[in-house]
Amino acid sequence: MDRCHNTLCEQGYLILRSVIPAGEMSVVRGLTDRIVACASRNLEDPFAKYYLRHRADQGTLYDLYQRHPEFQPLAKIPAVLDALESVLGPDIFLYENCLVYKPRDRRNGVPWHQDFLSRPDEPVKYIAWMAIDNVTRANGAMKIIPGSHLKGFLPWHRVKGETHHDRVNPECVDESKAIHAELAAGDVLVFNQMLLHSSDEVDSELPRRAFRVSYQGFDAISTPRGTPIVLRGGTPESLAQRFPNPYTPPVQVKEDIARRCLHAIGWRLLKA
Ligand SMILES: O=C(O)CCC(=O)C(=O)O
Repeated sequence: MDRCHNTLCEQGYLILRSVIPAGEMSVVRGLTDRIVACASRNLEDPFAKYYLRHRADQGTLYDLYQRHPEFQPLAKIPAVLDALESVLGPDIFLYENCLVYKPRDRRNGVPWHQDFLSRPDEPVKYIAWMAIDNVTRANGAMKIIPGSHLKGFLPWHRVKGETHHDRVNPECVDESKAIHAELAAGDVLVFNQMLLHSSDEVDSELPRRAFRVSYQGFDAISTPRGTPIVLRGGTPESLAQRFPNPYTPPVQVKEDIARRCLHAIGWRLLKA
C-alpha cells in the first residue's frame, strides 16, 4: 500500500503486472471482438439516451461497464482498487469507463493530453488502463512522462472536430522524457489524470485494446453522465461523516410543491 502510494504520488503512475485473471481476460477478449464489430455498424443504440454514444470511428466505445456485465469484474480487480485506495482513500466510485483501441483504417494517434482537462475543479481522478492485448511500441503503447502530473493542469487548447480534441499546448511537453508503457495482456497501468500521456499513430495487424476506467474518491460526487457507481467502501458511517448536513430538497422540488399548492388553492377559490 505504501509502495503504491509513494510511486503514484512521485511518478504519477504504476504498472501492476498480471492482475487480470486469465478467465476474465478470455471472456472479455472474445466479447470485445463482437462489440467492436457491431459498434462499427453504428446501429441505433437505446442506451445512448443514458450513456455516451459509441465512437467506433475514433476507437472509443463508452460505458462498457454499464452495457456489458462481463466488464464489471475488471473495474473491481482487488489489486487495482488496493492501489487506488492508497491515493483516493477507502471510498471509491466509477467516474467514467470506455474501451480504447486503434482502428487500422483511421488516424489513430492520440495527442499529448491530461484527462478531463475541462473539469479542473473536480476532485482528482485516477485511471486504470487495462491491457486486453499485448501492448508494445509497434501496436501503440501509451507514452507517458513520469512525474509530469506534479505540474498540475497545464495550458491546453481544443481542436474542434478532431478526435481527442482537448490537447496540452506543445510547448508544455518535453517529449525527450517520455517512455513507452509496454504491457502484457492482463497488466494494468494506473495513472494520475494529470500525467501527460499520448500514443502514436500505428498501422499494425496486432490489435491494441484496453479497458480504461476512471475512478474518484467521495470528496464530491458527480459523473459526466449516467450515475456514479460505488466500487469500494461507501459505508453508511463513511457517508454520514463526509456529508453530515441534513437533506434539503433541491430548489426545483420546492418550486414544484409551491406551484401545486397555489394550483390547489386557485381551484378551491374558483369553485367557491
Ligand atoms: O489509448 C490510447 O492510446 C490513449 C488513451 C488515453 O488517452 C487515456 O486513457 O486517457
